[in-house]
Amino acid sequence: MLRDKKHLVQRYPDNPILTGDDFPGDIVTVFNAGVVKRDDGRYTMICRCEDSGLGRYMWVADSVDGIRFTPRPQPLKLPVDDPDFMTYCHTTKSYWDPRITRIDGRYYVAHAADVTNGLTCQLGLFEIDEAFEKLTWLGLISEPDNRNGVLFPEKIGGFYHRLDRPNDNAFDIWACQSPDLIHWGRPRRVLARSEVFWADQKIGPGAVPIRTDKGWLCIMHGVRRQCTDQVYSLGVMLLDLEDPAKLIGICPGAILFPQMTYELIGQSPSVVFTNAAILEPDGEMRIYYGAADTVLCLATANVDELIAACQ
Ligand code: BMA
Repeated sequence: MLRDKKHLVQRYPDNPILTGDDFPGDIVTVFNAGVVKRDDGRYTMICRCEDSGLGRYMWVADSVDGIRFTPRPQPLKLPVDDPDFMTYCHTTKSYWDPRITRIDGRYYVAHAADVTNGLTCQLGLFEIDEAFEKLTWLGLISEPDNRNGVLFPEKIGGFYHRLDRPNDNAFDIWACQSPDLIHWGRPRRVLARSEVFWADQKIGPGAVPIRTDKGWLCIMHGVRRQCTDQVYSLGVMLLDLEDPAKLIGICPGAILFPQMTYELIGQSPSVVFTNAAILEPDGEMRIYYGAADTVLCLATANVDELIAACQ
């Protein structure tokens, strides 16, 4: 793709790469997908889809080139025969923003869940099989009122690590760690909203972090108020490889903010939001993002340029 010198991030010219029309049945929106690249080079995506009755689904789509994705005939089946899942979770309207992380050869799907206590959103965790057909419920893994849980792709210092965004503070980015992916502790703030000049309302994790020799490269989101609207943009930060609660660099400006018609107009206007970035062998970072909470898009950047922007 041609690189525009003015911007670090280039939109795929044929965006959006998926819309509700690409799915069977009554699906009207598709956005905020988790994506992984498999060992054989294929890409697998779990999309967040909604139908006209506001039913919410996690739906797998496959691709050989990471650009043209084919949705499967049916959404993922939820583990409704698991009593713990049925106690705490709804079977519809519950699941959003799936983020897929491969750790030690297993695939985990962290997501935000509207839970049956009727009050708040919590982080939930599934494991999914190699075929991306069967979800296994591992449990709720956060306190109430927490979103944007993103697992790191490897253990660090003997622990699993994640970033998240508790809502009961100032909407900052936090890190915590776990011996088993279920019990989480040692919460530490990574970055305060007040330190991000392009986001005066909220900040939160975005894509699953990518290991580079300069640190963990993390695409994040930030929200600013513009008149009566909340504008969601993307930024990038670098975290310490040995201690991912330690910020070592951040790009001072947003790297992608809503500008195109498909980002400005939709069911949530002026939103770009990511759950996934893939680093290709040639240094291209592919950033998959939802636009206006309506369609799914792709943008690319060069990994070294992103790192340099953080320093
Ligand atoms: C966030 C999440 C995302 C959504 C964004 C913009 O809080 O819920 O799913 O894309 O808001 O509406």
